[in-house]
Amino acid sequence: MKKHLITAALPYANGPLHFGHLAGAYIPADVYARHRKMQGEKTLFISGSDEHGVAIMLNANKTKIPYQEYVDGWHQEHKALFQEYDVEFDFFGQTSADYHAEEVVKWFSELNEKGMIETKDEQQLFCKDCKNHLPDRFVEGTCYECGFEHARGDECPKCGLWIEAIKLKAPVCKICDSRNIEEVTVTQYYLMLSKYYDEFRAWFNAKEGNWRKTVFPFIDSLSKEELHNRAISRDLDWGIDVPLAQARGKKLYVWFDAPIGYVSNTKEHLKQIGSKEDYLADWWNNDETVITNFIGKDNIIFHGIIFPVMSMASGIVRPVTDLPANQYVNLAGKQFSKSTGHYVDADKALKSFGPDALRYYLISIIPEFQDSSFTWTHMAAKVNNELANNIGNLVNRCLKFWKKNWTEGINESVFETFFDLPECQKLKIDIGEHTELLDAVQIRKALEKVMSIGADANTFFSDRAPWAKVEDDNALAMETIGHTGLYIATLGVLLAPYMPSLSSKLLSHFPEMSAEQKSKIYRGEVDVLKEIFVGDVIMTKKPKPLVPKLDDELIAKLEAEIEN
Ligand code: B3M
Ligand code: ZN
Repeated sequence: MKKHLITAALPYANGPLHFGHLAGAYIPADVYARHRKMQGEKTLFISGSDEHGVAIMLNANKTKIPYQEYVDGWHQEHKALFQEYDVEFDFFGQTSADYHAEEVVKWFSELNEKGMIETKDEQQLFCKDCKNHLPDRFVEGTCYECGFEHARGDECPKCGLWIEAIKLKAPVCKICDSRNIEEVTVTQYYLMLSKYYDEFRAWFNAKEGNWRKTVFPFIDSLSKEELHNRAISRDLDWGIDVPLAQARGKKLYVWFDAPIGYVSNTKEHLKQIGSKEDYLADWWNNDETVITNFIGKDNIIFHGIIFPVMSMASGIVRPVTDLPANQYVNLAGKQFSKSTGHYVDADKALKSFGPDALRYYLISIIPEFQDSSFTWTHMAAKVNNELANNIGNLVNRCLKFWKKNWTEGINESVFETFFDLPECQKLKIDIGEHTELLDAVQIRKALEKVMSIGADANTFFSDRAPWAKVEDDNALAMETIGHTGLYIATLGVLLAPYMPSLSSKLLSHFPEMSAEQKSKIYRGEVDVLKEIFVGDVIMTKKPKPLVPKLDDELIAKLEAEIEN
């Protein structure tokens, strides 16, 4: 039986998360993990905070908070936000933890023994005023490719070039703003990716046709000719020590340690739950395990080339199976930016709209194949016209009518006739198509499929117009209400991966379902409803509106807030 190790990129513990993060990686990963669990497949959903690196050091220095306290703070913030958005990891760890460093040292030693790590002298920028080496974001300057004036020591955010810091024009130290910078010769430790070119290409070529058209060609273009060796050590005072006596004072580059966090967090999770399973033998190295990394496109290089080489060359774990990298979500056509105020506070939005409406809209704009844009006007249209009208309205009308007209309940004999209808056959076919879409990580299309079932339920209900028949043909009206109730219960199960709290609110109107029964219905065995709708099913609870509608006044106010 297949099992699933699903990971989501470790967010930097370095500032608030926004809708770009949520729709770009975390909610898609959560939907997929819930899907696999609903199918009854053994699944672990793993992530955690990425707590090293120069970007974190720069911000921590600005706030004058010690590094550990700084990352612990953001770790807790992110954990809380994920819980509020119903993003339910099995484990959300920390790369500053000892258990992680222990695993990273094991990887470094293994790779070193296998000849994949060599030292090399290189020219590096050094600030003569604050006496700091200036790797990565410790230095900024003009990009020598595109002329962008705020290119960083590791990459140019404008043209995406992997930067060689010493080539930057007019470099400035980002620690003390000095331009009093010189080149010094330093010895760094290199991950010798070039040595693994043949094995990597053999493994990678087999992904053709399976990986997305926005992922495979990109990795192919970067790795076709050669694999570039990468410096994996830095002269910094925060990070994991390079575990060699002669490397005193050097730390491992954050991108060497971070992906190993998927593995160390799996191990720590199994230990904390007292599992007898081994994180390698039973999970990472088990041929039955499908490993899926959810990331944004800026992380493809590390997840599609560097970490797979580290995995295969070390022999510690099998490389990733699927890499459904998403593109970018921006805000009304421009990149989210906290500094310029072009930004929406995800926590504040949650308090106004709740997780269901936001998850519904964010899923509908997941940038699976091209960038997408968040706007409040678009969200109002999607939530009001689809979620509220299609699902919310139907549930309200049907269950209220049920409660008002048949206080003694609707008998099981009424529900039985539903299972022979052509509509029920179509429902089963649609559920099968839904499963295929989600199995293929086509999350937007899969949700659209569920909403099309909602549209069918609406048509079923309106065509039979029970409100017009309840006087002259009460039995017929009752049958329509009962059958529509079965549609709604099925929708409640199908919506669980997308909007878990809306799903449980919906299902709370019906007789209790076991996890097993939900799983069967989720997989298309709709007849299981016969075991659930037994005796006289009474509508005890008065249905309340499922999601708040967004009104024009509120939208105008929210749109205005973005620009101010
Ligand atoms: N911390 C997220 C980013 O690049 C980065 C992902 C690490 S996943 C191992 O924004
Ligand atoms: Zn300086």
